[in-house]
Amino acid sequence: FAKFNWEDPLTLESLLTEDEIAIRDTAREYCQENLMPRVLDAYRNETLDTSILREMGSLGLLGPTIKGYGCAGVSYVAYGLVAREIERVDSGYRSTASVQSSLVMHPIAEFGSEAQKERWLPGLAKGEIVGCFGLTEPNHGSDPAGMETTAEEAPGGGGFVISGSKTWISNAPFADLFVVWARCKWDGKVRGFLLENGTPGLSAPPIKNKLALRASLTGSIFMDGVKVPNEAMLPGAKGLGGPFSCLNNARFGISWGVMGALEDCISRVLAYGLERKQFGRPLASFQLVQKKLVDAQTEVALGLLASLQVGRLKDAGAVAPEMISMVKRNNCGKALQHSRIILDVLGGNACSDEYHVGRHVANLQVTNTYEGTHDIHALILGKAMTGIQAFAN
Ligand code: TGC
Ligand code: FAD
Repeated sequence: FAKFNWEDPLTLESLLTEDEIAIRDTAREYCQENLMPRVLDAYRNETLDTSILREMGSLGLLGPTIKGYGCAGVSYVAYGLVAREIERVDSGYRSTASVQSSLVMHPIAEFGSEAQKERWLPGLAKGEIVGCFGLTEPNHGSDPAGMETTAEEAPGGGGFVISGSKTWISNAPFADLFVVWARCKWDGKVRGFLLENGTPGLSAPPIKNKLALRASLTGSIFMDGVKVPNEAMLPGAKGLGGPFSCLNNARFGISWGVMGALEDCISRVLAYGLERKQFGRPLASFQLVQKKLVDAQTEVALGLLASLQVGRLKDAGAVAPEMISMVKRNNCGKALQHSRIILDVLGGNACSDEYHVGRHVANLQVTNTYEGTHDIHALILGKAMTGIQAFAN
């Protein structure tokens, strides 16, 4: 028989290429040596050291699947492995990075003109330019089709005027570039626009005092008649398929990332359980504790293999969005559920941020919500199974 390795129970490692392992190892070393020492202070004070994006950029971790324009051009599986390493430290750091890669660089690479790609992608890849993605609005979260933000042709021509507001937008308070989705008054279609910080009428105040994801900066976007030139519109995106295609990439990365967060919880709780004694024995010797740990680790092993398969299909151009819904939903749900269950093993120390697990649990409530809630993904899959759309009439 082969030797069983509880940290990689189903030998995920054997299914990765040498390049993927090398990128994963680079990301792991960077995250453990450079992000881990910063996270407690960042989380306590709701601050983000903005040099983090430049550091990630210098390692090729931003927009890594894009070919050319200073990007690494690696596989989607490699992108997932990077997300897992970042989120092993904190979901907020992964958010900061995945918004930049999947929600800002991807739409420019996929739907942008050559001039837009050349202008924005190299700086975004280096982390010298920071982007955000505005889809959610105060009155429209799960149903972006109802969005109230509008774009209209500027009076006299020569550009567009964007008006409306977005809320809960990651990276907005320090973004240089805003990818904003708006309904166009001339044909009723949703399109994407690139807005630059400093444009009159555009503001992005922070949303403070969050209970989770405190190491990531989140804000609103207010657009009061923001005038942009014709070149600000993404020419290749017409309809909601544009923003939803960005969500496919980000959701895929989240499915890997949350497994990293749960893995960090498991290793911390296991170490604690082996050390801490009650009734004269280590906590880890009790059957109830062992069951909690095994249940959690089993979900990590299954979740990672499912995301790997979706990644391989994505790399082969054979993925369906419903597959991504399945792994986003399942892995986020399992990470939230099992991190919460094993938190109990810390007893009173669960309450201390120095044990880190409670921080992950709080973050994982958000990952279970953004990029389509757990229930919205159930309805996407329910529609695929039954043929009946249950979101609305
Ligand atoms: P529906 O009628 O189903 O579709 C409208 C058009 O879009 C196309 N489409 C997709 N295209 C690509 N990928 C997908 N996954 C797609 N899903 C749909 C569809 O084919 C159609 O195209 P066309 O050409 O026929 O017009 O749209 P609906 O309005 O009924 O949508 C329903 C629903 C619930 C599935 C959808 O609205 C949804 O996914 N809601 C969840 C919203 C959401 O995920 N928001 C995320 C905001 S961004 C964010 O949270 C960032 S957090 C990041 C971080 O910090 O890490
Ligand atoms: P709602 O849509 O009001 O949903 C509330 C509840 O009702 C949920 O449980 C939902 O599942 C349920 N529900 C809704 N409709 C149905 C239905 N038809 N059937 C059954 N149940 C239903 N958005 C961006 O655009 N860009 C970002 O960068 C971004 N970053 C974020 C960062 C953070 C920290 C957070 C918290 C959110 C972020 N979001 C971002 C927004 C996020 O995508 C939305 O919060 C999410 O899509 C849910 O929308 P909502 O909050 O309006 O909830």
